[in-house]
Amino acid sequence: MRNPVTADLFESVRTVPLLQETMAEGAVLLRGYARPFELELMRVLGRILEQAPFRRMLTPGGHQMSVAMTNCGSYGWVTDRTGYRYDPNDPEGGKPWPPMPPVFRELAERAAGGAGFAGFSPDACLINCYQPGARMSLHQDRDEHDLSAPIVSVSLGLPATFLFGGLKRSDKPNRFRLEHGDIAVWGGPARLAFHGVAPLADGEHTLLGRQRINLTFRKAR
Ligand code: MD3
Ligand code: FE
Repeated sequence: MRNPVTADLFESVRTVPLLQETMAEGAVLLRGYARPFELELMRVLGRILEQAPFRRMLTPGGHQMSVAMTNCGSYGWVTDRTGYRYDPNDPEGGKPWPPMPPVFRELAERAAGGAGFAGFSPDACLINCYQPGARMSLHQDRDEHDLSAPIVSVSLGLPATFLFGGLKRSDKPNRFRLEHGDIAVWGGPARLAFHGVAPLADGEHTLLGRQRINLTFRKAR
């Protein structure tokens, strides 16, 4: 499925050398890598949100998350009173999640390849929306079947302080600022690291306003 807008964009950035920062073994930061795609990403995100709007889910403990979420792809990550799971259907309405747009997939696969994870083929994309004050407490992502696949994250909108800890919850996390357009790839020994997001500081982003949106690409099954 050729999209002339993104095909030209991918072609024009193909020869740009990847500038990589290593946060930890297995954790690679590609600063600004999504910026050439920002308008196209927002356009297809708008289509996804028409079919599967952001909603604040309940944790198994009965607390409402401060981050609003939705998904696209073959599976979506959901939480409710019964627990966490990847579900092929949106529990609000029971229909499949919107398909993963080709520009999402291509960006995630290219970023993963650039970080040393060639062959990454995500089947799930969790989309997180942070308003000022929203946060994500330290956790591990371990609901995916194949933990040898990395997770790729794309940050859009307001900057956030990302907390990156170790393999034990008690390991003191390092802090990284994730900005609009940054892509991070988490695999290998970083895959099961505890991580979180500090409460979002208020601000105004020129494109997204008072919010941060984060796409995380996963291999759920
Ligand atoms: C490191 N999201 O959705 S993205 C999540 O900014 C999540 O919305 C955060 O943690 C956010 O689960 C962080 C960066 C990220 C995602 C998954 C990881 C870092 C990770 C999995 C393992 C290690
Ligand atoms: Fe996570």
